[in-house]
Amino acid sequence: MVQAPRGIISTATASFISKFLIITSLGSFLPAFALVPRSRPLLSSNTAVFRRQSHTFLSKMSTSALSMTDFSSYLNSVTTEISSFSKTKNVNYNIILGNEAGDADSIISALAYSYVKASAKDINPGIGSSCSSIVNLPLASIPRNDLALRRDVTLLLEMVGIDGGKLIFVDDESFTNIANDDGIQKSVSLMDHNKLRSDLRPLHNFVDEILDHHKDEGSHNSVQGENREIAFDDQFALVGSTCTLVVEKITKQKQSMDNFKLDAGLGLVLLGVILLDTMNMCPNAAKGTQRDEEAIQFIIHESEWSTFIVNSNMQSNLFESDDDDESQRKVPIRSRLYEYLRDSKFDRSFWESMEITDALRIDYKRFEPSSGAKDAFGLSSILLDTETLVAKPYFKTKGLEYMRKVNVNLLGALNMVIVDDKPQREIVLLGASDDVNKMAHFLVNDDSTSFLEISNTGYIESSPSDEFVAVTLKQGNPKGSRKQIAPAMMSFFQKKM
Ligand SMILES: [Mn+2]
Repeated sequence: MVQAPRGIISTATASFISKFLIITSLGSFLPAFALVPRSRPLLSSNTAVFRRQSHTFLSKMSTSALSMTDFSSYLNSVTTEISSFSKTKNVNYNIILGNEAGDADSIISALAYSYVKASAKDINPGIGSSCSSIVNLPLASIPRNDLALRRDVTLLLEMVGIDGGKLIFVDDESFTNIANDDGIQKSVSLMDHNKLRSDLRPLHNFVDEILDHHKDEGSHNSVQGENREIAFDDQFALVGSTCTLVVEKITKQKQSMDNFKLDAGLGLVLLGVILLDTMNMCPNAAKGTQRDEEAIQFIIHESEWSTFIVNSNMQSNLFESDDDDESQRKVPIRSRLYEYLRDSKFDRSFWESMEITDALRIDYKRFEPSSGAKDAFGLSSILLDTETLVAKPYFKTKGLEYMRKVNVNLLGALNMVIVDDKPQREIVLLGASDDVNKMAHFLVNDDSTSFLEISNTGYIESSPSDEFVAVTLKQGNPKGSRKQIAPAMMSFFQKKM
């Protein structure tokens, strides 16, 4: 019987995960079947020759700062490399991080963009940055112990041979030491969000780049021009995934290169996230745009798929041969890759076995309509129906306990399940009855939120006289995710002020 590392997740969840993963003593995850890049020689004394001969951009190169061959090797060695720099070396750290919810888009876009920037700097020092001593620090924007809860992320990392345990997480000393030391030069790139999370406030003034697809919260206003790319119009995101924006950065760089090929590991993780975020461009979900489809096509056609050794099990399931030489070219079948990742992410027994606190924290985001905690509220995206969620043991007690821990007065559980290829959404609001009732009334009745088609379905385990209540709301328009609910709730507090 394989044991999960202690303290990561509830026992029920751990035992469920252990059915699918072999968790090694080092805390890394080995899948039942894996797709591992063919090993490439690490760059050594013949680097110059090697690089002259190479025609594969973002695939075989090194930087003056980080020696690397491919995407996977780069990330597998990043912790070691970062810790080998001392602050006396006059290094400028470019911290690249996703949002605090830490979904696949946030984590993978940050890892991928860090590699893209490092590669670009190597191939053409003028592109990546103006400073030769910049070291990119790709950060997984979640606590180290929470990675096991992100099943889609762990699967993607495993597929390309990245050891999740070797990444750098927000609670790692290698990061916090740099973040908290005023003597260290740094800059911050925000991926998949445009306002730095409040618990990283010491880094606030170092933000100099934003790549995102959420409503602009108007923070970090010194970041402008091409460094402030926020793909969101009045109400909806212009791309379904931040990973699409990363692909667009790559396509721009490609224009100046001959014989371009994309590192297959990088291509596969970007493709996986874009497919997840757009539900494989399913029209019912209405999440993907033309830009996402172009990014998908680019990855499928421009990646160096032949560099993968694909396990036979995986081959028959997720990959197909693109030409006569079956051993040479393997291309992912997008519908199968999507379904594989989606099923792992939405796995009902996984979500059912999770205790309520894990369900609330797994994809949680905090919002502050005004500065400080007065109006702060939290929104948890949950892949369960409301009935199953509230039936979890101690739903209300543990929910209120969680609210106290994260210091918010109002908590929204945004529940989604997919039925017949169509998302179905419900909201549970939890908090003091006055706060909850006012917000519910606003969401149901205000003109500004009418596009969400929200209706009240009643109380759960609460009588109207209870001090704390939970209210369930049905959301008719499946196109409204947290990207739409959060700005709506923000506007409630801003109208009040
Ligand atoms: Mn995103």
